[in-house]
Amino acid sequence: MEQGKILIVVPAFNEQNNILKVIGDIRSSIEGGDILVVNDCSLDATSATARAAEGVKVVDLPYNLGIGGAVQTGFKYAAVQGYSYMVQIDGDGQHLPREVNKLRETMERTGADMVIGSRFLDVQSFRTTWTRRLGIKVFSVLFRVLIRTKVTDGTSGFRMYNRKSIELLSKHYSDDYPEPDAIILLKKNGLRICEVGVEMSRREHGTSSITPLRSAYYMAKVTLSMLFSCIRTRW
Ligand SMILES: Nc1nc2c(ncn2[C@@H]2O[C@H](COP(=O)(O)OP(=O)(O)OP(=O)(O)O)[C@@H](O)[C@H]2O)c(=O)[nH]1
Ligand SMILES: [Mg+2]
Repeated sequence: MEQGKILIVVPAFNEQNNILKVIGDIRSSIEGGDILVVNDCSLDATSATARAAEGVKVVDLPYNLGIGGAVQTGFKYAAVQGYSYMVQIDGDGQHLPREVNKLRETMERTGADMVIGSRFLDVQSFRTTWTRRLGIKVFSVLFRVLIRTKVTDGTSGFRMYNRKSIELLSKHYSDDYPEPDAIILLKKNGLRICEVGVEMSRREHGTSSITPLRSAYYMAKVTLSMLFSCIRTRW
């Protein structure tokens, strides 16, 4: 892997109770990365809390854009500032910074343009609701059919990107539930994707954006969006 600057992007919406621990864990586990917290117009003290941590860059979005817009802000920042790599670590503390080494090693070993941290590849212990497990299975089948690629955790946001992926996704990234779509987009543009098994934890404070009621809507929307991404030939 070429030497280069790494940007760690932390999307955060109402994460005042989690953000300092996330920043502390990033600092103690990842060497030499810059941290960018994208505060997605939180209603709590997420921004002020993150700003109080020394050396952390904070972007305050003027409107709540949702996870896609928050992460795309990170891609745009990484693209403009010339970062060679970007890692997404959610502000809710679910992604474990100590697992970034696995993403890094996998990128180095395989030369992939994006490495996904998968909860289901070799770590069987991650427990989630059956509706979500079913959704993830459906996505796996779709990935196999649409882009002939094995992806066990297409909804995981715990990912590492190289410069090529950063440049592409800074221009095109879905605003809602963007993770499965981005896989199709990268593949359609000839970029390489790889997964590595990681540990993830459960959310400690705050609430998830994906309630059981929203699951069906989520599935329909993401499936449609994946199909459109697949049939669209030019970006
Ligand atoms: N809920 C929500 N989260 C956002 C938003 N914008 C950015 N985020 C951040 O995006 C990350 C992922 O959101 P989550 O709601 O945890 O989604 P998830 O991790 O897929 O779902 P869980 O596994 O149930 O936590 C978190 O760090 C949020 O703080 C938003 O508008 N709503
Ligand atoms: Mg989460």
